[in-house]
Amino acid sequence: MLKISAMETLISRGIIDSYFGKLKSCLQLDAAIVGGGPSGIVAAYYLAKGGYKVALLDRKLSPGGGMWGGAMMFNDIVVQEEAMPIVQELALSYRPYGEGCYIVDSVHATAGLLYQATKAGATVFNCYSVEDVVYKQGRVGGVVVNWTPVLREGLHVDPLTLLSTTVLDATGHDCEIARTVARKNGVRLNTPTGGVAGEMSMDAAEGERTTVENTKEIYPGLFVSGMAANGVSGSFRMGPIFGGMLMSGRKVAGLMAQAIDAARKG
Ligand code: 48H
Repeated sequence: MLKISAMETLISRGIIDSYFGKLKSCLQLDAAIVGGGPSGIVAAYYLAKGGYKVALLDRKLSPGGGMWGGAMMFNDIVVQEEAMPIVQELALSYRPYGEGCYIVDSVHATAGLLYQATKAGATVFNCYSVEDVVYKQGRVGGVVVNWTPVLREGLHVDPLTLLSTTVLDATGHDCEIARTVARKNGVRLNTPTGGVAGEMSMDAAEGERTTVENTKEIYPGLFVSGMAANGVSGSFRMGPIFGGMLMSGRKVAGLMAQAIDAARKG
């Protein structure tokens, strides 16, 4: 049995050694995913499963974005037939409801996605805010990170940097990374306006369709998924149906994998 004092040191040293090992191993990534909502987590899952080095960064203590709360805090979500292969692959429980629709408990779904992504090998950094990107030779090449509490307190503390071959803006309604890239570097994005158009009002079916359609690379090295994909393109919101978010995450993982493979080949 360890002495009490030795055990306290062991606990602290274990966490510090492990955490800094994890952080150092993520200084050069294949994929930096900004935002741990459903589209970002699903992207992290597929990329990690494909053997890529992936980190997912979320400013909140609990990643999961808008999925935990279901609709108006009624903690269930709807998923349509088309996205059910993803729900099944990620081993989530569900029950049929109406034509081509399924209900999934939103807490179970969020926890399940996070479990599968981390189990597949994605590293999650919570309480990290991405405040900028690395921008070199006309490419987005990494993320600039700081502690969320540092930014909340308005403390003048410089950030750290994680380089990455690809960066995903999965920040949801605010499209934060796309906005930052366009504003700070004066560049045109591959979007209808060349910038962030901003999302439109509710049309569930159309919003679901365009979420997947708008999922793409909008600037060399920078990809968008989920609500951010609709936001940059000026498309509809869809309310608490989540199939589009899951399919967007899967699609963007494929696009990012292609870009990473191409970069490796030089
Ligand atoms: C670190 C950041 C930063 C930053 C934001 O909004 P999300 O859940 O993202 P999506 O697009 O995967 O899912 C959208 C869905 O939840 C939703 O809102 C729907 C379907 N709405 C429909 C409707 O009609 O309203 O998650 C985004 C995540 C959050 O966890 C943020 O904390 C995080 O991104 N985040 N993390 N650095 N700069 N900005």
